[in-house]
Amino acid sequence: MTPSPPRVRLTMAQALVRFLAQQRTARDGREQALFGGVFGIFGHGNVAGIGEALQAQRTDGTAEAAPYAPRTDGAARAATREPALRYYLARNEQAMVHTAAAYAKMHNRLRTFACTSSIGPGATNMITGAAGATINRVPVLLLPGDIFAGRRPAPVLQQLESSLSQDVSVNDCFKPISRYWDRINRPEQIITALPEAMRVLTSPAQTGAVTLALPQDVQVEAYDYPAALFEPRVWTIARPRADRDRLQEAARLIRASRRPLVVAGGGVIYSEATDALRRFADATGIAVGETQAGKGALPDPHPLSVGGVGATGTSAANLLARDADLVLVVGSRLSDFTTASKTAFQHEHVRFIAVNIAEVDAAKHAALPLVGDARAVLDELLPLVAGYHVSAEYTESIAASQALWRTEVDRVCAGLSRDPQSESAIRNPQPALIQQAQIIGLLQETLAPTDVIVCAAGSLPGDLHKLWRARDPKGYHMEYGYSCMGYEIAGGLGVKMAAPDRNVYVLVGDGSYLMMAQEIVTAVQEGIKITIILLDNDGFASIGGLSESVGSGGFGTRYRHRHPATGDLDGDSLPVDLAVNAASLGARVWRAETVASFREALAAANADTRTSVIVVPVDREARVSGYESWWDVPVAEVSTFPEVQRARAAYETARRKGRDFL
Ligand SMILES: Cc1ncc(C[n+]2csc(CCOP(=O)(O)OP(=O)(O)O)c2C)c(N)n1
Ligand SMILES: [Mg+2]
Repeated sequence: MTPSPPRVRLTMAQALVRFLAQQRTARDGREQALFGGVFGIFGHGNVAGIGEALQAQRTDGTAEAAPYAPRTDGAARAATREPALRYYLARNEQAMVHTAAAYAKMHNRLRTFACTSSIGPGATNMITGAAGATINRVPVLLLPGDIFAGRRPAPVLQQLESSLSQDVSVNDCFKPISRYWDRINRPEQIITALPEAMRVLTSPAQTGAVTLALPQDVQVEAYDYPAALFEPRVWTIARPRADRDRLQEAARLIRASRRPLVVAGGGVIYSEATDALRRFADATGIAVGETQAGKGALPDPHPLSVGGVGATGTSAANLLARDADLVLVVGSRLSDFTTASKTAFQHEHVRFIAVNIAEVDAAKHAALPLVGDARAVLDELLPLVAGYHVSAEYTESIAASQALWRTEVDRVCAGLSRDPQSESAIRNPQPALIQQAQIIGLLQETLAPTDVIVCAAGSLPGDLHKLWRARDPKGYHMEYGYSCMGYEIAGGLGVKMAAPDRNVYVLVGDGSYLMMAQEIVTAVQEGIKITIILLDNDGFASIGGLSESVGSGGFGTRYRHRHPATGDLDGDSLPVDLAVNAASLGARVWRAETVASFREALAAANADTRTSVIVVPVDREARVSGYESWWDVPVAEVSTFPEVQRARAAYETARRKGRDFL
């Protein structure tokens, strides 16, 4: 008779925590723990389950055969070593998911955090973060508490009731935004759910938010788990190669092309394919444009780096894109910002080759799909195009457009001339304030190549995509899949936790800051130093500018008092002091209103060990323009406003350039 396998009696939550602590990832022979820890905010939906399990965990990481020993006193607890999964208390559940996502992105998706919340609002607060992670294709493990599986006390506090079914809770909202979703109604279900959850988290093609909804009664239920569940597991991140015939076809297309261009996306960086991309570019002479997630894929300076491509791209990249007869897309999902809403590529017979780990992305734009790992595919493609090089004339035009663009960046970063006659300047006269582009230029000048800038929403992402010269593949951390206001500070925290040796600079607008500044407190609590550069322009410069461009004159985008005469938000300035606000959260704070004072503040912040905030009032009207690009934002087809009618006419003309790639 075979002896029955050893079992361990644990609560579901204890088993879950013990399992998570044993998960590792490996790529190219390098191994690391999958989870850097657990973020959480406790409520009745997780405090007695996951909360107890996190506190009780032992540090040696091995599966113990006996149930957890009861704790006796504080001294005994203090004597226990560092837990395998450290618990971090966040200030907002949305923010903690952003922090986890930023941590994962910084680790090229090889590591992440788990996030535990209570039921109800704690859980649904994670929805925005979950959508952001899934859209950006970065792994996060979400553990929302859920209503009783046993149902007896229902309806419980915070329960969504339905007359159609009792098998409904607010956690069903996670379904469309999770790559894997499960509800653990019996403790033994984690035996099959957890390996699936890990498979999806560690799959570069499928990864995103993984949600395990944990009913509060099931979390505390005990079960005799097989000890094997808690054995260390290594999830190997493979480098799948593309189909051989398609590689040959791709090489034929490249050899036949006269004006090829590479569009490099986040996949290049996640796959650590930046050296492979440089070898490929050097050998073929093909220039490289970068998406927001791909910025730094071909670090600056490089004679073939033409910077951002698409709606917020550089003139250099966008002119090459316009005339390209072949576009080699590597690791991009080709969002509308990258394709300038399908107007970026105008060559009549343009063809696409797409290298992507995800089939869904490789098939876009009717591309020849090279489904596989970016590094593996580029390495295999390179010998197949041996001897091919773009023409000398084309190389010259790349160099010329790159040089022109560098001059333009220097001009813009030195301060834009503000047209005093412009409609917006007349309506909104301001004293000479420092300009956002000047701050970007100063940071470019001051920061070390390995320092990281972090940003997500507002006018900064577009300006940075154009102006920033990324000198390191991990130096430019932009969340622009979801462009979620509020990601910035929470994300900066995650970046710094993932890369403690780098300096982390968060660039954030006043709008984003006011949406989610509270993670400064978490940074202070953990002694984690980030430097936040808060650009205050009285509201939404980005959407204000967009509103003007659609004929709406910036309506509803200013942080102003309601004007008694107009009834609109165009009254006096508000008595809001963001510097005082940041200081009240425990940060070191400086105000900088001039270039000189910004330099001084930056030097002081760099010398300080604490989380620092530099508040800079900036000129809302000094906007960096677009360069050979467009973004499709539909304008009202009928309107009584003449400005809207004009904008609509311009819109109709512009959208005719949109292409179908079939
Ligand atoms: C959560 C969220 N809500 C709304 C938006 C739409 N939106 C994009 S940018 C922006 C304004 C951002 O303001 P601020 O952070 O001050 O940056 P600025 O535009 O002034 O540069 C808004 C409302 C968004 N991206 N995210
Ligand atoms: Mg603003």
